[in-house]
Order: sequence, then structure tokens, then C-alpha cells
Amino acid sequence: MTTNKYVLSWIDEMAAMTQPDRIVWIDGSEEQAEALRAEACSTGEMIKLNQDKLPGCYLHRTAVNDVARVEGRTFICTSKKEDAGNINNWMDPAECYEKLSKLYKGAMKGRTMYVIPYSMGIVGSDFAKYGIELTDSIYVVLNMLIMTRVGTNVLEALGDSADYIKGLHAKADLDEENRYIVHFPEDNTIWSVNSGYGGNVLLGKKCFALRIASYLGRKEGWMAEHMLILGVEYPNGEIKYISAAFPSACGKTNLAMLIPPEIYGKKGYKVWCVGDDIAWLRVGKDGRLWAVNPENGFFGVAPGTNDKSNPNALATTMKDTIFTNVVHNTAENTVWWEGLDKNPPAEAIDWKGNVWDFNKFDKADKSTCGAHPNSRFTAKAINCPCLSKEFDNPAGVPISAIVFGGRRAKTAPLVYQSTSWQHGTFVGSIMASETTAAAAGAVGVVRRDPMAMRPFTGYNMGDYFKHWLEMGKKIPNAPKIFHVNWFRTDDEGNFIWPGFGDNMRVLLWILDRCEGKVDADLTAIGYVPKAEDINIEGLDGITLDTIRDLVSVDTESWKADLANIKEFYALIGDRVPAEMFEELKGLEERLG
Ligand code: OXD
Ligand code: MN
Repeated sequence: MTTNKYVLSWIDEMAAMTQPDRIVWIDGSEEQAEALRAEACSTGEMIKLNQDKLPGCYLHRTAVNDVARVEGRTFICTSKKEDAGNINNWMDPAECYEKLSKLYKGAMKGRTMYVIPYSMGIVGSDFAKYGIELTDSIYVVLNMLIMTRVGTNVLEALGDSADYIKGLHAKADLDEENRYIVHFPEDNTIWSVNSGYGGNVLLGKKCFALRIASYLGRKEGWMAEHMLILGVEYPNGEIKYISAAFPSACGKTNLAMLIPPEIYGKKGYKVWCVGDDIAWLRVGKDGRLWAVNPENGFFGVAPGTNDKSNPNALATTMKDTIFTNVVHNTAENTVWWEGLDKNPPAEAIDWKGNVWDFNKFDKADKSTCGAHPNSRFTAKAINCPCLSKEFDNPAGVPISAIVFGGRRAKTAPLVYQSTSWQHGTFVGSIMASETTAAAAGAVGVVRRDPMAMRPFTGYNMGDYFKHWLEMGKKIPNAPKIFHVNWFRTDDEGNFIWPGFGDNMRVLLWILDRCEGKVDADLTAIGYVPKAEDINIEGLDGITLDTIRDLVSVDTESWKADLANIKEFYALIGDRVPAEMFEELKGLEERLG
């Protein structure tokens, strides 16, 4: 399929190590994909679901020990340890190549090596970057066909160039003790072994589009961020774009596909999804920051997705979708997960492949779930009813506002605005979420997750903050930076803000601020809304006093947070830029 000597010699080298029985090039054609689906069904790797109810949909179960990203086994292998920094795991590249070569040796014996040429971003566009993933998993091939742009046109666009990301994945024995997800940013290389779970093996996503791309972005003057992108359409047809970063499992996909509350819908407001997980951002000729979603599909968390939380996501999954680790409704040959509806199937197989009795389900005990809490759908972007018409625009969309968010019971108000790009960078750098009862471990523990990139920055976090500051200087008409918190609780621990579609009310305040249309109150942490500027029309039980409470700054909890921020900066180490300490000092002084 190509005469590119760099590609061919690399594949020869990887094949000599892994020793597959045969090599198959993925051309992006429907015929080839269909043959692979049939093959996966014949071996039990996938189950073909009810084609009347779920056309083009399949179910897959991963190994029981292989259900999530493994941060402890994810490495950034730069020649100097300081370049990976203290937040990342590091291994010396030479040592790592040697160690993993042993695990890869003969790992594809008796198997097929698939060669997947793919593009992150629209093939041939300024934003696009190309990759080739070698894998021995049909599941990976079929997921990559949904999540990225795959095919011979990628090889044509690459031509004779050596400028592509080399990804090698082998399932090997799925041995947890020898599971590695490693990145060699200096060599444009990703190696993944002993896993079959999406986030570890769909190498275009977190590995390339965030870890390697963040490294490249710094080198080349652009940004790769863990952000959704959405467009808010006004009744006059004008559309303004927001990108937003939240830690994993904070509802990015829901926000990206938000349905406006009725009072807005009736007036003609709409929200369009450009992306739900990753944004690549570049400064445009017009001095604004432009964003594309480099992916081509959604790899979303299934549990909790329903016709209230995210009807658009649910609709997206009704065809051409691969479900992973959800409940199999065997009577109907369909799927189910906790939080889909109140009718769990009576005849069902759980994510582990065992007969599942929903009567034994106990909300407080995750081990009784039918679907794994991190079970997923891999669905095509084009099947999303609210997909932006700019999704395929190679130039991307201009960003008016950048929004950071976390899950904080008390500390962060519903929304606040930073006072400058530098201050906004600081706000992103101190982003945090508190663990909830839903997650394993202690409740209320603060995990700092700068710009939601803690697990995804392919280099030193201090240098990453510096890159943000540098980028700010290069964007004459930079987006304004905000922080939101949908998760403030009352004294009984109940969420105060309704969230979901009603988050639109906050987005509109944010966009009004970008246009200078509303005033705000300056506090120690930044600008907060005047209560009357958040529209509460049609909201049950929310008064202006509730909003005042939601946007109030809890000085004591902020003061308590300072020590934790300092500790976190100390952990990142001596590359945290002076500007961040300046901002921290300013905050401390203003808090008094
Ligand atoms: C994801 C994540 O899967 O952030 O998107 O973990
Ligand atoms: Mn994510």
C-alpha cells in the first residue's frame, strides 16, 4: 500500500520482533471492516447484537483484569528524566526498549499483525498528524476505524515522509504485571503491551492525541488539550465556541452534547458538539485561537448515560457502535447498563460473562454491577444528532472561552472568571477534584489535576505551565478563561445546582462576559456573576439566594486549599514558572 521506506523498514523490524503469521494492511474499506467483524464474531471476540434494534452494533468483553487505563504502568521515556518530570513515570528509553522487546518477542506468533494507517484530524489539513498502529487485535482495528480516520489516503498524504507516529500494540498474555503503556516522545513512538482495554490500546487517543501531541505542541507552538469543544447557537444563527477541560468522569461528554433547557430551546438556542474529549488548538491568522477535535468518534462511558443525562449520546450509540463491558440482554440480544433505565433485563450476562441477576444489584457495592463502571461505547461522530457542521472543517472553530472545571463540594463557586491569561493559566494549574463515595478510596480527598492533563502531559508539568504562558503571548485575541463547578453540595451533601442541560445558563453568562455584555463582582479568586445575571427562569427550587450562595467564595476553604496547592507545586518541582508563584502569592494576599 506504500513505498515509504521508513514505514516499510519499521514494519519489518517490528514484525521480526513480534513474529506474526501474517501481516494485513487496513485500507479503510467497508468490505474489509465487515470481514473483520465476521471473523471477530466467529471467534467470540465480539457478539453481533440485534440488527433490527441496534444495526451495525457489537458487544465485546475485555479480560476481567483489563478494564481501565493504568496510570501506574504508563511511562514517558525521555532521555533526561527531568524532561518527563515528577508527575509522570519515567524510564530510560534504551532500558525501556530492551525490557519491552523481550515482552514483544514472538508475541504475535500464530496471530495476524494489522497495519492501521490513521490520521488525527482531517487528512491533508494543517492540523492533521498521521500515525500507524500495528496491532494483533481485531477489536483495536474496529475501534480505530470508528475513532480515527483510517485508510490508504493517509499513506498517500504521508508520502515518503518519516513524520508519523509509530505505534506498536500486542495483547501478548494480558499479564497485568507486564502491562506497559510507554511513550518515546523524542522518537515519535508508542509501545503498548499486555492490555486490550481502549484507553491503553487505541493509540491514536490518549497516547498520541494527548501525550505525544502535547510534546509536539510545545515544540511546534500549538496545544493538545484534554478538552471538549462545543458551539452555542443563538436565535439569530450566530455560533460561539467554548472548549472545556474536566478530569475524567466529570461529565465532559454530557456537557459537549448538552440539550438546552426548554426556555432556551423554544427561543431557538442550540448546542452543537465538535468534540467530547480532545482539542488541538492553534493560533489562527486572525489572531484568535482555533480548535479541532482530532478524533472521529466517541469513546464514552456507558453507565449513567440515559435519555435525561445525555439523549444525544444515547441516540449516537443506536447504530454502528461497539459496546465494551456492558450487560448483554440475552432475551433481546441488546445491551444495558446501570443508569440506562429502570428496567434491567431479566435474562442477562454481566460484563464478566457470567449470568447476572439484577435482584442482587446493590448500588453501594460496585462488584454487583452488571456493566463495569468504566464500560464504554465506541460510536461514530457522524451518528451524533447534535454534531456541529464545523466538525469536518479543516480550519476548526474559533474559541471564545476556555473553561476549566472540577468536582468540589465547597471550594469552587459555580463559575468564576480569571482576570488575565496568566491568572487563567494559574486557575487551570490548580484544578482539582474531590473523590466521591462512588470511587474507591477515601471520600473528599483532593486530587490536583492541572488542566485535566495530569495523566496526559507527555513532558514536565512545569514546562507545560510555561508553554501555556508562552501561548498566551502568541494569541492577540485570546479566549477568556473561566472555572466552573457543577458539584457544590449543601450541608446534607446534596448537589445544589441541577447540572446537565441547565449548565447552558452558566455557558451563556460565560459568553456574555467574553462579549463584555455583563458586569461581574471581583473577588479574591476572580470575577463571579451577579446573581441576577444567571437566568433561573423555569428552574425548580432555585432562587437568587441559591445563586448567591453558589457563587460565594468560601474564604476559609480557599485558605485551607493553599497548603495543598503549594505541596502540589513542590511535587512538580523546580520548573514551575515564577509567574505561577506570583499568582499564588497574589491569591494568598487577597484571601487575607
Ligand atoms: C477518557 C478519560 O477515557 O479521560 O476519556 O479517562
Ligand atoms: Mn478523557
